[in-house]
Amino acid sequence: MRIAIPITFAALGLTGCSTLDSIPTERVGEIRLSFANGLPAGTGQLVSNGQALTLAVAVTGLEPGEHGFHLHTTGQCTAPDFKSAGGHLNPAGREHGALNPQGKHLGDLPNLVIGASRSTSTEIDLGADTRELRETLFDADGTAVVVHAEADDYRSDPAGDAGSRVACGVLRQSS
Ligand SMILES: [Cu+2]
Ligand SMILES: [Zn+2]
Repeated sequence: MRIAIPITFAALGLTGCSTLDSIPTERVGEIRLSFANGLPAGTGQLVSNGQALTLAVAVTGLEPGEHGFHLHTTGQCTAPDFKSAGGHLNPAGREHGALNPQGKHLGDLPNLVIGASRSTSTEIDLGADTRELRETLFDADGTAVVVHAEADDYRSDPAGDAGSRVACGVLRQSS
């Protein structure tokens, strides 16, 4: 079995991969989040292990509590309100929220839970690493990652009643 592992990795044809928890990982995209005043709010990476796309983010400087967290349709973060990012990424034409029977949007992610340190890091599975998903994320107008002032209730259409947009970052394709 010691021989089978390198053969499997070679068969996947991965190039430029790095080792993360000993799983071959391809870096697909990156994000730099900013607050409305331009100060940094964190960073993110979109990675693939060959099976699924995962968004790994580390945010800082947020108020303690839960904050709605989404992928928005347009990769444009114009301060101060970040409305330029558009609505939630929703290629399937569904309603908002995992608790909504007509939900959910592709861009609906779990709330970020912030404690006294005002920071957190988390990894979110975005689904199977398909060409369709990559084309949706890196379409002509791009994709933004947005943090909200309030918790997403996972139900209220169209945006989970999560309040204003406090931080935003454009998803950039890794070269
Ligand atoms: Cu949002
Ligand atoms: Zn949504």
